[in-house]
Amino acid sequence: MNIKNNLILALDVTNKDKALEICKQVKPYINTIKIGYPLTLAEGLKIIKIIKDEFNANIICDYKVADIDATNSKICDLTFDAGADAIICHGFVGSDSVRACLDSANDHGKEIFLLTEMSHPGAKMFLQKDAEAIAKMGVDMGITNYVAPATRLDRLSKIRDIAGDDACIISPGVGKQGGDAKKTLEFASAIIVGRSIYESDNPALACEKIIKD
Ligand code: O7E
Repeated sequence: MNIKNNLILALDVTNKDKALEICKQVKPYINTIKIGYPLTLAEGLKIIKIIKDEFNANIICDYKVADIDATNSKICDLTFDAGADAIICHGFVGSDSVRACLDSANDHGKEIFLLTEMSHPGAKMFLQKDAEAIAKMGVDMGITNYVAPATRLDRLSKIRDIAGDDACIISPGVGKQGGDAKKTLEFASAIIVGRSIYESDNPALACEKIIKD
């Protein structure tokens, strides 16, 4: 995926008009938009195509898919059929569940991102101890896209070592969660930023600052 300025917008607003207005403002800086549950639950799956078509953007659907294989297949098929270019899947559910996501992506000519360790403090309770094993599982399965935290650079660096130099690692946690854009990009391929952009009085300027800093 070609990610302009190595910057992905997490579009976690809850109505279409607000979403379209922010996309319009950041269009000069951003070509890849992450749509998650807040916007999808508010507006329905149709929002994927609306934003994709209006802004000619790559759409990564952050549905953190984490179910049995049969259910994961249905979730991924519906998401790709709705126009998503990629979907984010949890790795902790194991290889059969992840395989179902990968098969759906391959059938549609689309991509998955495998979530290893999360960025929030609670990730240290359970997920962190298995994050490297999750990344290794991804490598064994031939997965080339990962998600790893901007809030713990030592952990991000470990995931990079496992995933390899050619992997695409996207990293949330810059800005409001305390991560630093430049330091994160020493290890990550792109950063995911939400509130620091969409809550800003001037989202375009917020993007410019993140890119230049
Ligand atoms: O903190 P913000 O506002 O910049 O938003 C960060 C976004 O990244 C938000 O959509 C959140 O749900 C997501 N995210 C994390 O913050 N931490 C994670 O560990 C994982 C994600 C995420 O996007 O998962 C898939 C990439």
